Amino acid sequence: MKICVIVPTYNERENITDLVQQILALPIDAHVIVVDDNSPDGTGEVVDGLAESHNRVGVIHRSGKLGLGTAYLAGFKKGLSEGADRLITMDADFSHNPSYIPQLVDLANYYHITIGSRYVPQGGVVNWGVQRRFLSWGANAFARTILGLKANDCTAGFRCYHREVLLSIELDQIFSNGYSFLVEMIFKCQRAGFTVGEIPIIFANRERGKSKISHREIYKAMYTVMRLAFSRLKRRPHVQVSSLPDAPSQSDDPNQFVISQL
Ligand SMILES: Nc1nc2c(ncn2[C@@H]2O[C@H](COP(=O)(O)OP(=O)(O)OP(=O)(O)O)[C@@H](O)[C@H]2O)c(=O)[nH]1
Ligand SMILES: [Mg+2]
Repeated sequence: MKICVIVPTYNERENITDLVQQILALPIDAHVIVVDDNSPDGTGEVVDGLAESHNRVGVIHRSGKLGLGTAYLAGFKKGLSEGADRLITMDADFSHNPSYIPQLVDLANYYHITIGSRYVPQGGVVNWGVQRRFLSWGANAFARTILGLKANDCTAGFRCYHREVLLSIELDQIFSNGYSFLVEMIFKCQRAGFTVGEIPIIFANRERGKSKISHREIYKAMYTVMRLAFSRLKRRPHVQVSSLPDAPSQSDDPNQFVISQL
């Protein structure tokens, strides 16, 4: 089974080498696709160096900062064309600890999408101020309530998708591009009937490099949620969804957390 980890980067020079090395060192055979938007700090050249010395590392160079959503899409297309069965997305800034990747992949035996979730028992956030905590929690609660989303962490970017999911969802029709892309994706997955499981993660605030989130993104995300809310009036798409084995119950395996089943 081929596993691809897609890492969008914009000015992550200080993080990307360590991150890629940690992913390559995992006990699973994961490939990495970095999608760099011509980062002014030279992240792209650093990744070129990594790609030259490791055959499990690939890179997509884009001309400028084209947004997180289209970066994921570019990564999905490359991963799919290279035959990936599981496609993982994660941030480059170590907010998403790569050590959780094997758990995400394991749980994907039972769910079409698995999420590294902050908002489940034993999940959480460290080193965030009150304002940032409130913003993230509020955005998630808003999206869940208005859209009826069942996943506990709908704005999480740490996910594993089955190939089938990304082939069925009309990726080119996804409208949002920034952070709200994540909400739109999970909304489309739920509407199509794919199942979602979550593992708890501790999300750490970035230690190196700068944040790219802006007030504009927050307004855009609210607009996306309202737009998707109206699209619920339309008929659900008809998607063929494979059936997966039932996940073992949590009492059978204390290390396996299966929180939400859609
Ligand atoms: N290719 C690409 N990557 C992006 C873009 N915007 C953000 N990223 C990357 O997406 C990931 C998430 O962005 P962050 O800036 O960490 O956003 P955040 O996690 O919401 O905020 P902080 O952790 O506070 O910095 C990081 O790996 C970024 O480098 C973009 O326009 N293009
Ligand atoms: Mg971050």
